[in-house]
Amino acid sequence: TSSQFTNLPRGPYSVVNDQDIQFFKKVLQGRVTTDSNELEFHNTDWLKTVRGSSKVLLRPKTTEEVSAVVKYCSDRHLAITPQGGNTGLVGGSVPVFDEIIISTQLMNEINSLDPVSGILVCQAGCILEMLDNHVQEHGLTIPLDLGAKGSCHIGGNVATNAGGIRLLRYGSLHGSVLGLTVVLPNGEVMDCLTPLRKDNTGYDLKQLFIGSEGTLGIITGVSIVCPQKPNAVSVALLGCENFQKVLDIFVTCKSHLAEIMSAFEFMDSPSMELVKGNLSLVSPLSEFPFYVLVECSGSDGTHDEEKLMKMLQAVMNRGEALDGIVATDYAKIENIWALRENCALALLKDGYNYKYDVSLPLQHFYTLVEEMRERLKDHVIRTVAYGHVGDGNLHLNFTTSKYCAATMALIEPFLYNWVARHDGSVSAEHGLGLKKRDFIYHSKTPSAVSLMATIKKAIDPQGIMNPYKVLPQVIRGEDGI
Ligand code: FAD
Ligand code: S2G
Ligand code: ZN
Repeated sequence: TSSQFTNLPRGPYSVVNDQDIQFFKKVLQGRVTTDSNELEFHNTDWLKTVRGSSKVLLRPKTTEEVSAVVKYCSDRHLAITPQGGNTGLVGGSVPVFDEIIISTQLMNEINSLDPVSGILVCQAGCILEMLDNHVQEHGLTIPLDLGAKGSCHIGGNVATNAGGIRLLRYGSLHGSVLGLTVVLPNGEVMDCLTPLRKDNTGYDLKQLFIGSEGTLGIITGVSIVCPQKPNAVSVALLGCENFQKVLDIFVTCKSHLAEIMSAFEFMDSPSMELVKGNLSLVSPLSEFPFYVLVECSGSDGTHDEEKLMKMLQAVMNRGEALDGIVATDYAKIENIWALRENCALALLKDGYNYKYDVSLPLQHFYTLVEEMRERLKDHVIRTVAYGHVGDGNLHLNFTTSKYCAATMALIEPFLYNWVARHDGSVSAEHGLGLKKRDFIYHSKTPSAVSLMATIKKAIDPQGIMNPYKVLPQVIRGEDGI
């Protein structure tokens, strides 16, 4: 466990015993794991910065099995960590102590896909990339794409309200998810899996669970509306001299590309150096201080390419871009996306990754990077910035060869105070999990957090569902704090 969390007291939960294991085996047969080596992956987060000590992993196949084991845990006052693909980046997907891990790994059935409405109903453990491949066979696409698509589960995506590289085009899961089945902390099943576009009958309960990070229940079923798969995709990679030009290019792209723009990402030169240096990736452009990746997805390749070429001319003529290339064939497009999507992987090669995922008004977006780069220059291997400009979402990362408390003390809370002072959010899309939950007040008022705690208490009165995550240990206003 990284030292910044070891001072947490373990909550008043029971400890798993042999009878518990016998019960789980009766319900799940051979899908109960107690071997410490097999548990290692499930006890350690993707960044290898947080480690739990769970003694048992459960892998149910159905909502009924999840309901049975959760009811048992509730009666026995045993804490639970729901886990999908374990690609989360805020320490939310692994136990802090010995919580029981309930994984959706074996809940990977597709229930139905309506080719006319595009409405997909599937189990929560379906891997995002597998789902996208499936719906693409029917001329559709999943309205979400992120670098972890090969491992993350749709249930985990919903639980974290994942954003990703195409939120600009398809919006958030709060809009595209139509219904959920959720096993509540007492084992009851909340069946709101209505695969209807519209259903205004009472409170929209599913919205509570989208982004709840496993703290309100275990999502076992998802229905989501899939848009038409674009017939033609093209990508432009542009080089420019400063961040203001990135914003100028964004405005030009919005006016020239309008409805066919499906992604607008930026990378600074240290990010490009990172992926070239650590992963030997090749960029089709020479070196520039900033890079913009803009993707178009439409129904008519000729029409779209014409718009893209006109945009390229405009940004060059206006001096917004210094150079640029357009890729229309799959291999070249994949090569360009790989530069952006492998930043996370490349960072791991340095050793320890201090990862920040913040929303900022665009006029402050890169000022934070420059200030942090100056502040940490003698303490880190590198400072890199990239992200979803169109969403106002900055990914700011620092690395050292191994965890260093002195470096962490230079970053937090300075960075979060800066973000709050500039009207940003301390977590744009990755959630709060364990690592960021104590900074929730930087982005939410005490009354908002107190209402969240009231909802958590109502749904999970024993606090057994993903304890220690999202909400701070003590809610301001209680005990006079
Ligand atoms: P896990 O990591 O297993 O769990 C994440 C959280 O959800 C935990 O709190 C867990 O308890 C809870 N949870 C998981 N499954 C369920 C369930 N069925 N019911 C209830 N709670 C559940 N995130 C973005 O938003 N945008 C990105 O662009 C992005 N890019 C990434 C790129 C890389 C290379 C990596 C490694 C991660 C990236 N992520 C991104 C973060 C991560 O992939 C997302 O948060 C993803 O949605 C997590 O899905 P998962 O199935 O791995 O969930
Ligand atoms: C991204 C995940 C990786 C990172 O690449 O868009 O959401 O490094 C991120 O933060
Ligand atoms: Zn992201």
